[in-house]
Amino acid sequence: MIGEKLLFPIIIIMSVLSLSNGQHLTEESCTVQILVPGLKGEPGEKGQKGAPGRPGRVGPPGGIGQTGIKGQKGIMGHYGKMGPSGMKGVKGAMGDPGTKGPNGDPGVPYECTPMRTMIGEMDILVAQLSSELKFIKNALPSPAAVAGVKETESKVYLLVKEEKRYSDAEGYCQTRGGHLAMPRDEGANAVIADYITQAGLSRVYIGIDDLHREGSFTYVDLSAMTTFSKWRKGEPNNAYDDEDCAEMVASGEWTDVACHPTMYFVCEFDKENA
Ligand SMILES: [Ca+2]
Ligand SMILES: [Ca+2]
Repeated sequence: MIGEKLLFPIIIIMSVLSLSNGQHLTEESCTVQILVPGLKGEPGEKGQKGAPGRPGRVGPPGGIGQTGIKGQKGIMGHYGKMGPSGMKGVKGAMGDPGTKGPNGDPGVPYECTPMRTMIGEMDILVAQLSSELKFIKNALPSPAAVAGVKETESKVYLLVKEEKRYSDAEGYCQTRGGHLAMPRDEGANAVIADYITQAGLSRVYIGIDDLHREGSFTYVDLSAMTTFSKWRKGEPNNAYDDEDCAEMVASGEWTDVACHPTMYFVCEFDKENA
């Protein structure tokens, strides 16, 4: 280190001497110049172009580019779901009247007279049916009533197979528009007798009694017994002082009997009232 410090001032001195003494000092200086950088030389000629260098590193991603050209229209998509119903629209104005249609076929002429005749006949038929229905309702009110009735020219008889006392039996017949049977002639009496016989019965109540005055028999409707009677021999005898009603036996004869026993009975209905 000390040697370099001493040497550096010597080099400076010798450089000054060489500038003042010329060539003589130059040779001595050359040996010294080995240690000292020379002056900058003239620029050399331009060298030939070198080989291309290695590729550089990949740069960072670029920024967003500018908007591209608009693409073509795509294909149609699927239909969407149906939307809610819209509000009811305002009623439109009435349209123009249409053209007149063709005439219809001629109608059938209305004939009054035959129609009236037919209606009149139907009225009569309805009246007849109503009358018959009324009778059936009155005469056949109960399943106990026997099927089928007996009749004369003016009366219809109904044998009722329900055991009742005399007063209840009359009530039954009255409720249906009639009375207990009141035979007023041999013909009617025979019809009732046949009715009883055919039914296999031996006796039934009929509408004859002396409830209002002992010994004075009348029909149950209080009409008098004037021209006809069918008392069995020895009857009425008011047995036990307790016989105020009447029954008909299968032979058609009558006997006075008590009113409280229950038995079958025959009702009669007027045909004109049926
Ligand atoms: Ca009596
Ligand atoms: Ca008697």
